[in-house]
Amino acid sequence: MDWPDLIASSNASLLPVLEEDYGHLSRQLARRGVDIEGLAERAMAFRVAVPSWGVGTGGTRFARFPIGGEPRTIFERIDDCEVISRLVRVTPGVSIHIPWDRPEHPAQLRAYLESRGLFVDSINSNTFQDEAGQALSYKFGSLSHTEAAVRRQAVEHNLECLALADALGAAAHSVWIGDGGNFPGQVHFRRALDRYLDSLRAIYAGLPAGCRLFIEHKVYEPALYSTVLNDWGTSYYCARETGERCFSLVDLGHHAPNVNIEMIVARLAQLGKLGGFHFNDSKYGDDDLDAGSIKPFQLFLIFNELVDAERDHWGGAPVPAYMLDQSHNVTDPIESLCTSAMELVRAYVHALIVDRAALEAAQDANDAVAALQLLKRAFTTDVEPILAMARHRAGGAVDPVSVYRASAYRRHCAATRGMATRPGAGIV
Ligand code: PSV
Ligand code: MN
Repeated sequence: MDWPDLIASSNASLLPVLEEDYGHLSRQLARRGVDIEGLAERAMAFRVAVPSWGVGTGGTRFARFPIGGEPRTIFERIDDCEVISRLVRVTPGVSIHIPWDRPEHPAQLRAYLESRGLFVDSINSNTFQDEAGQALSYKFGSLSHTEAAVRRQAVEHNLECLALADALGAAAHSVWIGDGGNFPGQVHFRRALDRYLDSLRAIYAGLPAGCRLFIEHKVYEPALYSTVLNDWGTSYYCARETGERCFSLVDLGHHAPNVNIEMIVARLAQLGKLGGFHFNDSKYGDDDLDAGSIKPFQLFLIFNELVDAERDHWGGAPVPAYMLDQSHNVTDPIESLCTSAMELVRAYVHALIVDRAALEAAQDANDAVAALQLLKRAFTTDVEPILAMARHRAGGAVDPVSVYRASAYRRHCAATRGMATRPGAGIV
């Protein structure tokens, strides 16, 4: 597939109109005291990692409908991630899941990624499923299990992930557990949390230098009545108790409907414990839909808090790590991931054009109407020319989905890879 050529010829036909729109927007923003070139640079510097598991189709509790040409191995998953990166230019990081992506030779995997301009961004452990041949089951939990031997096995799995993080040069290791209860009385809430924390500390003890540990809370699912790490407050407490390099990760789908996630973001940033994000969107539960597809205003409000927290140096914490964590049930995953990455850049640029001095003045004056108007003014500005120009300047596509469709990449993969079924596929 000659991507540079495909991208160049598509861009050539779209550039005249893009330049006109970019020029118009630049004059419009200049009247508001905003320099478009600075925004284009920030858009080009934006980064979000893609999940290796996201390039295969997802499914629901009811079914999964595979498409032809899905990746069968970690190497093919990386090939698909490379396509996304070439088209949108903001996704060089790949997040991998162990054991789904367990490499036989980590050095070989690292070289494969590097030769494509990619790298492993973070490792994700999996103690929410049983692996074939595993000695003890996680049916009743893992890091918080009532039996020490099960907890030990889950800790060992995470230590294996940390060794891989070290070998692959990953900057973070994320732990999400499926632990919890389906029925009232099933789990002793306080004891389960104590056991979880003990296990987390044992994992933290093996954290390689330069690597951060992320813990991901979730209000429900697969446990349907209670979870052990249920909310951001519990996550903050555990991160703080575990150590300086342990941080809370926010997956947007892991909250009850209508929860004010932007406020959670502000709180964690203020407390210096905001580690990163799993971006996706949802209507009812952890729907794992494409970022920005259902609640784009909420996504903007989250980025509004992020841009604001950046000005205060994240409360002393390192820059948070951004990742997409979605399930693509009815779309081509490459198209969804390209689109979602672009939606994040859009929300970021929208947040950058908020007139912060005016917003603070409105807040100080308790002028609710002016404050909301300032946010809406940024949110309703069509910044697409900035995003498209940033992609073009970075060597990407002005219109990534069109280039992808014209390439017939998936048809080519269907011919070479066939109809794959992914082992261990559940709801993800
Ligand atoms: C769980 O819902 C989750 O968000 C965790 O991040 C997992 O690692 C991921 O989905 C994939 O199962
Ligand atoms: Mn997640």
